[in-house]
Amino acid sequence: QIPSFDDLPPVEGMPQGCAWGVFDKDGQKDIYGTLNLLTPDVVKAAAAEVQEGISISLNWPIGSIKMPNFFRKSLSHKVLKLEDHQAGLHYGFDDEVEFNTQASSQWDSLCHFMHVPTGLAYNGIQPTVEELQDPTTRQKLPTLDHWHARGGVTGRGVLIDFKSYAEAKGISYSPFSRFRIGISDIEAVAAYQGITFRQGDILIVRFGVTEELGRMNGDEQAAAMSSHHVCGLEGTPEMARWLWNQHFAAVASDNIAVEAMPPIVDGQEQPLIHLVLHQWCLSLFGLPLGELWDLQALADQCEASQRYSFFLTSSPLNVPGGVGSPPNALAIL
Ligand code: UVW
Repeated sequence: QIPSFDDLPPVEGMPQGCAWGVFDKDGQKDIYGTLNLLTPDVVKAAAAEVQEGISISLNWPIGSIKMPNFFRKSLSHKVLKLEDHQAGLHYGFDDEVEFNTQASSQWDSLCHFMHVPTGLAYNGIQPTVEELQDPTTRQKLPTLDHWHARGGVTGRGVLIDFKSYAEAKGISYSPFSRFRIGISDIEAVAAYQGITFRQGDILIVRFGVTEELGRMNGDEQAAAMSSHHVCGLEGTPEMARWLWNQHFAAVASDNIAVEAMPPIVDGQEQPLIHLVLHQWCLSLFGLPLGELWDLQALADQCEASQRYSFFLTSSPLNVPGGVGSPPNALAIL
């Protein structure tokens, strides 16, 4: 039984609702957070979602952010020719890929973002760059390579297609604005789509941001992002409390930060270090966040199937100490 937000045991020096220690076992600090909710029973129940045998990739191509300095380095992909000079033959190719894991579809690991002002990450740790890169110390950090030891992520995905709902209801919003949706909006879309949430669900919310960015060239992307205003979930403690109380295993979206940007606290715009759901979900709950996922094909299929739940698989790159990664996510209906 997972405690509700208000019943979580108090953690000294941290706000009520801090879930550090909840998933610890045998005196060992947990590194999986809410992925612990993906139990064999939850996964077996999720497998019942495979009804039509249709598989859809949720991965935006790496390098789709074409503007330079979109916070992060974009893709560099070098193709190398394999040649046997003695035989005078070109016999194949290798390639070399370099990119920032936050610059396209990604998972944020529990090391990605710290709680402000304590500077602590999930379970009260304070990892350093050196520890993340050291083969011994990184063993104990909640990085994405460890997801492989538990077989990646498999479970029930549920799509909240806010974009289609807004079109149907005549709600207009710009993806590149401070537009934010609250708990009652998510619940209204869930009711409209016939979705009831279950413990261990992977919540996926579509706003249309990735689709919009995908239609733009680099200059247009830069112009759209110049104000750092992007729609998303309302970043409030109430939203965090609701997300915890649904007992989602993870939350993903097709926007930049799952939550709307910039963060707004007490009516005032804040710098990005104050992203509210990042602090609550990643640092205090241990709830992984997925961003910039490609959700258009999934939304089309869910509409055609009139079903908004599916089996979801994801296995991040097995990079030792990996802080973020393309999700390599598939939805299977
Ligand atoms: C932002 O860039 C705002 O979010 P993230 O670091 O999670 O990608």
